[in-house]
Amino acid sequence: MGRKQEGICGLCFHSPGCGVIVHFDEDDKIDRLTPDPDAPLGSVLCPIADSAKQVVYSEKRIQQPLKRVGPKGTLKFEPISWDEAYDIIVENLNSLKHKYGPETVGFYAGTGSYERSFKDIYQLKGSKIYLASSILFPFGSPNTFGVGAPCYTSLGVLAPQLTMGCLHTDMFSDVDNSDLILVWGTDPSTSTPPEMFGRLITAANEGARIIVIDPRRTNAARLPGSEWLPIRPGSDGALALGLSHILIRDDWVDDVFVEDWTLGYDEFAEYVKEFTPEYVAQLTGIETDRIEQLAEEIADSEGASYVMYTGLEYTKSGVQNLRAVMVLWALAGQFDVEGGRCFARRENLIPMDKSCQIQTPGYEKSIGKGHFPVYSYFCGGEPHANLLPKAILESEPYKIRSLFVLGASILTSWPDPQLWQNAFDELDFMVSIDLQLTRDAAWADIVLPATTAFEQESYCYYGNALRLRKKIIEPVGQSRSCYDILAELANRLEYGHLYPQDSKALLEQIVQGTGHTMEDLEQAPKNTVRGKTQPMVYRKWEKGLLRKDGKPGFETPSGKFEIKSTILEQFGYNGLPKYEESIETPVSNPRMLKRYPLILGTGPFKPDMKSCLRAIPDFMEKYPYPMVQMNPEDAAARNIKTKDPVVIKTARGSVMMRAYLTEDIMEGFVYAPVGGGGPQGTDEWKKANVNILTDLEQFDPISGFPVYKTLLCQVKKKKRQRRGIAVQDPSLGCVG
Ligand SMILES: Nc1nc2c(c(=O)[nH]1)N[C@H]1C(S)=C(S)[C@@H](COP(=O)(O)OP(=O)(O)OC[C@H]3O[C@@H](n4cnc5c(=O)[nH]c(N)nc54)[C@H](O)[C@@H]3O)O[C@H]1N2
Ligand SMILES: Nc1nc2c(c(=O)[nH]1)N[C@H]1C(S)=C(S)[C@@H](COP(=O)(O)OP(=O)(O)OC[C@H]3O[C@@H](n4cnc5c(=O)[nH]c(N)nc54)[C@H](O)[C@@H]3O)O[C@H]1N2
Ligand code: SF4
Ligand SMILES: [Mo]
Repeated sequence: MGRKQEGICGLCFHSPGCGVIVHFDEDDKIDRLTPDPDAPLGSVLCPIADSAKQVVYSEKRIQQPLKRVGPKGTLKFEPISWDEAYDIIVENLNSLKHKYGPETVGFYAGTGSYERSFKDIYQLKGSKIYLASSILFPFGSPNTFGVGAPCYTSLGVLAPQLTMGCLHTDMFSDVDNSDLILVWGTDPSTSTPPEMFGRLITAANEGARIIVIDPRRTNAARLPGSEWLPIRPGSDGALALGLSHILIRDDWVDDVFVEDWTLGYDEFAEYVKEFTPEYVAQLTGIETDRIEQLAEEIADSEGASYVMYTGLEYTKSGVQNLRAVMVLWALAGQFDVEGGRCFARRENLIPMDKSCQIQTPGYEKSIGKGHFPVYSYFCGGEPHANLLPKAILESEPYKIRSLFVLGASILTSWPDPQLWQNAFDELDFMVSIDLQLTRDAAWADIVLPATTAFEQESYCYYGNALRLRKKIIEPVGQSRSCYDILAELANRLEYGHLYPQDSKALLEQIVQGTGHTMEDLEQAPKNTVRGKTQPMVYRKWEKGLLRKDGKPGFETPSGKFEIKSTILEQFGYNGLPKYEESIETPVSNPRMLKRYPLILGTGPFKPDMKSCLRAIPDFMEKYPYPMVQMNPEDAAARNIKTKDPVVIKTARGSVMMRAYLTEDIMEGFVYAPVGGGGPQGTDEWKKANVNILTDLEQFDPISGFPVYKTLLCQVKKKKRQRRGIAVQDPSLGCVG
């Protein structure tokens, strides 16, 4: 038996920071993790924690810097030293700066970059949250991008900021006290961190009613007293507006709130007149009576809350649909009441010193100028990554010639991998910073090995608590933490003084803001210091608890709850939470139904984190091939059985997966996993890049998010195996 040590799990991104007991083996290597219920978060761990040993000591971990020696796309590298790697990087960057200007160098940060210290220090000054890295700002480039462009920003920043002037994380769903909980477009039973699902189980066992609005019956819909309400994908905004229609029609509305605290109510009431229960039933596929009852249930519950996420983000009016749900909750009087959707008390959040964040050298100079202005407005001037391939390939508005990719797998996560690949072909210089070789890395000139969070000293933030992250093991091979890799890059580019240069300096800086010292952190139980515990106060807008100036109201331009958003109008969008059919649906494009009669949704393959675990042997043994979920009725019509190879086809291309038949998905809808198409794992996974089926042309014009979940497709049983590459018939050359 080896030793044990308390620590923080360092496996998944978004760094939720579950507390763990790390068990070591005889060689003092991490052997396994068990929960640490006394930690700020960690009474239950997610299944990924079981793979800790294999992830950390994976044969596929990059152990030292690499230089590409084969052609682009071939993954042929030779090892080099860190010094050599930095020399090559700095030489290339300075030469590009000299010849073409610093703005021709870009940086893209993915979900692998979400370790907390990294997020706080490299966050763009003025951005509401960390989405992209400031590292090239002092170099002179405003062209920094990140995975906030296809994930979370709609729910986490745009919808709540535009409507209420706050972030998703400034609020919480009081599910512990709710009588009614809507699980709307999210699957907390499989999403990390696992804590929310535990709370839903408790709520259900204590009598709360759980309604799952989702085209798939997820585990929340199996809890006692729960109900599954299948909905036509992408039509959630129409449902929310239809529910508001009923509340207004039947005088269920919180009049005092509407009168004193909202902007745009009358116009909204006029707008939702068309969303009659009959019309909404047609759009959503939910019966009229059920819609009527649901409106009453929401308004009449003693505490109704919701959990929502990506199910609502990936359609044309994603941001507006999320806003429509928020407006519904406000009208129903379920905001900031016991058991409702509540605002956190700002006084209880533990502050940190983030004064070293750096501002963009000029959004106007970026390739994003004028495209997704609301996104950039709230995100520190970050240009949207949707525009990156065009900038590289068509010099629109000018050419990006070099790209860093950190903790991301662009070729598997973004629509149209062929277009991105063409763009990578065009680059003069590319760097990948990751734990393993990704498909993107095959185009990189230099690859730098990153550590997992187990191998670095840092901290985790839990709103009301800050916990020191102790280093659990020494870095594997020559890997370095992403934080250190960028701090050293800044140093080599002669602006290292702008970023704390090591974990000690970094921690001292962050702790300064908390009112505690490093000594307090070192000595506190579980190395955790906590913020204040002011008691809960409800309807905070009445008491001046939401605005920075202490006045009553909301932190929006009008000071009101903006049903009609002034910022959206200022940037030329419709200010009301307007529902729009997505670009490719049975309603907006019925002519496509003949060839593509099924609705396609794509989403994370939840046993994994997107593309991260394909190199893990146990994982591949358990999940050797990608499976598309489909209803038995749809399958029977196509003579398809579970495990049959099938082709999923959209107007853009086709991908082969295996079928998985389940009654837990509504008829007419199929659901395919993202994350395949990288260089790791089985051949079937390597070929199955679901984003061949999506495209960059379909997006939400406010967030710029790709439409990942509301597309049309056909699924057919596969007849012949493909050879992989189409070879032109050599005999053709002999003709004539
Ligand atoms: N294990 C694991 N955990 C993860 C991740 C992971 O890859 N693996 N990824 C992390 C990341 S990056 C993210 S963004 C989050 C995502 O967290 P979630 O949003 O909870 O992720 P999903 O499981 O995709 O849940 C989306 C749900 O929306 C449903 N849905 C699809 N289309 C529609 C629609 O049009 N309307 C409605 N109402 N529902 C719809 C899907 O059926 C699915 O059940 O999870 C995080 N946690
Ligand atoms: N079709 C379709 N596409 C989607 C989605 C969808 O629902 N449908 N979902 C979207 C969503 S929600 C998201 S968040 C994006 C995800 O987009 P990405 O973040 O680009 O994709 P991942 O596959 O999660 O890649 C993360 C990379 O980070 C690396 N990594 C993990 N930990 C670390 C670390 O500590 N340091 C470093 N340097 N690297 C690390 C992993 O090895 C992996 O290569 O994909 C989006 N793409
Ligand atoms: S959610 Fe899972 S992988 Fe993420 S920190 Fe917690 S236990 Fe680790
Ligand atoms: Mo995500």
